Amino acid sequence: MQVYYSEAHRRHKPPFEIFDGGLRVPYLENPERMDRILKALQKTDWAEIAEPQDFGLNPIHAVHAEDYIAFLASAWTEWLASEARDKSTLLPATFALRRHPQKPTSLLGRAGYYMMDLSACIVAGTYSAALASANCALSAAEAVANGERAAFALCRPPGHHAGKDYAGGYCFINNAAVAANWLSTQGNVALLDIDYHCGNGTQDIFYERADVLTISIHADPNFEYPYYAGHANETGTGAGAGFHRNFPLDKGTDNARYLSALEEALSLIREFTPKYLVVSAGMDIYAEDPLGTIKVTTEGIAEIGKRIAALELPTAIVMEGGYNNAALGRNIVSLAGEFK
Ligand code: OKP
Ligand code: ZN
Repeated sequence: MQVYYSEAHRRHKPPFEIFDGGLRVPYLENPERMDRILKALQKTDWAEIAEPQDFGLNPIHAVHAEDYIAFLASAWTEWLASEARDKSTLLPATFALRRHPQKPTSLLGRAGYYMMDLSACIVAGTYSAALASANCALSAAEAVANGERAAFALCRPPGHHAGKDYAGGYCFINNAAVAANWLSTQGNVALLDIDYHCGNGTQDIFYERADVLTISIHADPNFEYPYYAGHANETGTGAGAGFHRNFPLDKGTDNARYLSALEEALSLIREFTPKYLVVSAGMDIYAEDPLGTIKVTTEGIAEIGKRIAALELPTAIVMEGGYNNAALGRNIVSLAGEFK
């Protein structure tokens, strides 16, 4: 299986993020995550690590607003030129409710407009890492479009919280959405998000579309981030009515309960008869994840992989979250190994 990976992620290394209550903690979405996964994949006899192709900005602009991508491109240089006292990472402290139509022109105004929280920290290497990450997803999409059974995009930063014109939850460019949109020119696409957190960005991007079925299985937003999306009654609108589904789960959900939600999701995908499948693969459903409350084991993750693979669809697997670095390698090998 082709595994698309770029070293560009390494320079996206924010020094900290801000947790609820103002707690400053080391950035959880760190470069070591990739090292752990790479090391485990290199030990298998089926993973072929390859550099992504450069697809340029067109497939990214097909999903994201140009003014938002321009903000990501220039934010760091503008930040260094600003009057801020601590320039270690661009992080606004005021956020737009977007109840008024005007877009701000100042850097901090735009930062608060284009960010949903205090975890999408921008540093020197963020934009180039985000572009390379999207290129990994696009390369995996192209591989399956060219007849591969599956391909794995080792994306960092992740993408599923990023919407058309906003960053959040460690995400800047929605890699899986860019890949799914690129594939959608060739046929219907199903995008299944198994990250522990609701893929709110993906949900928003495809909410009015019937050609991309989006399904997210995640911790209930009644208690978990991102709080403002992911309820079961959010099912799409306009032409997209019925083409989005959420499966909110309780704290402590075990393998059996997870797998029964997955079966419901898989039967919706079967009914939709897509040409391609994109999987947003977050490993924070793992029982020992520092951000998670769901109790899926490594064996459970293998079973999830097996059941998704049983759809027998050409599948682009796109890396999302997962913060137990010690377990990330074996969890990804367990999932992706079912598609080899
Ligand atoms: C990104 B992905 C915890 C705050 C959590 C952001 C979480 C982003 C998760 N106190 N902040 O979906 O794995
Ligand atoms: Zn997550």
